[in-house]
Amino acid sequence: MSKTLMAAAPNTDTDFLPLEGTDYVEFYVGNAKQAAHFYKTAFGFQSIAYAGPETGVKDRASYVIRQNKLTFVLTTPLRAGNPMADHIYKHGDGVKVLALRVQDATKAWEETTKRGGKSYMEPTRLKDDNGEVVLSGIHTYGETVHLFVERKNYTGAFMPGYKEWKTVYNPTDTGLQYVDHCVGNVGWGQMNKWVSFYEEVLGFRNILSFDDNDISTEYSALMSKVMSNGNGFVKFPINEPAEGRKKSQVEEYLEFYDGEGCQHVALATNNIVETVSTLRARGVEFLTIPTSYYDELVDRVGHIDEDLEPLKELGILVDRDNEGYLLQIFTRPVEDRPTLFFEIIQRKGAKSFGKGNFKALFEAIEREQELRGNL
Ligand code: TYF
Ligand code: FE
Repeated sequence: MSKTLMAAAPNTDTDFLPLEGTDYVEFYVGNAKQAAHFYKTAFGFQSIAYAGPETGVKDRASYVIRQNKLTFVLTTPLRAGNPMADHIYKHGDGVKVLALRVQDATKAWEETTKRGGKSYMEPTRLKDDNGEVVLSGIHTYGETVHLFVERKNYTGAFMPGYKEWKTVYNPTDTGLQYVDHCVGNVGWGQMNKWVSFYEEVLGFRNILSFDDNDISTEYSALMSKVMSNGNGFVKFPINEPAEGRKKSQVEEYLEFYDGEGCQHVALATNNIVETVSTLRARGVEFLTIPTSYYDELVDRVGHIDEDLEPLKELGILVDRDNEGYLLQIFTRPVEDRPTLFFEIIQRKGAKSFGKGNFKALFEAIEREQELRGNL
């Protein structure tokens, strides 16, 4: 059942949850002011909006930053003893909200909750002088949630409750464009439950599966199933740990995140060599792959447009499928806990996820697990 990439079959007549893409990703962090500075400085985001005591929001501060179609919200609680503070105490910094853009947030909530989705937020109308936004939401794996965002003709900076964030500090962007996919790590034996959840509650389809034979290295092992919505704009791979010789990287995540959660967010670029050069120069740390990887590269993937030398220098990985090829690279975890990291990806026709790189990638992850004493 592995290695099969099925064409997505968008059918707007039967798609009960039409999605226009990822609206934003919200992180709960220990210090949102500093996190926003990090993502601006290192990743090249721009300041967009702010909510906090100055805007009448008393329990939190939220910084909205954007780069092309990519929007992050960094939120921190201002006091202890609330779900936000508990979330950070338990999980460390991490993804709380994967927000999806819809035409009708009320219908999205009705359709998903009637199919068994557990409500996180009933349809809620937010209004200010710039128009109206409707939000609703359901729970997914761990303490992660999906919000449905209906923007109507909203013309404000982000949404009601936020003011425009004006600043003289605007580092240049790094060419990041949009969210390609977001991966969830789930517990032992939980994969099929979450596959069914995305199928039944959100109308997604399983477009690709990897079992532990595809991707077990000498030590680590995992299983992965890619869930996609009808038009393919939203893709959520789900990982489950598998039994290997030593501790699975997914197990390490589950231990340090203290539960299920988002493992990586893949960010698309149109020029991965430029993007990764800039990110490296600004201090973003990436996993390193042995240079021998590049000795076999041309035999494995055939002709590619890019020069090999910069790819090798930067540690960028390449894989091919029936439809084209892709280039990808993975950051080291962006927290002290070995939890969330980012993938930078450039697709040149390929719709797959880099199975040909799994061995090199997982060996690189295992080297770091070993250094942490978690293998
Ligand atoms: O999203 C994917 O499937 C790829 C490969 O722990 C991957 O980015 C899969 C599992 C994992 C790290 C990367
Ligand atoms: Fe990925």
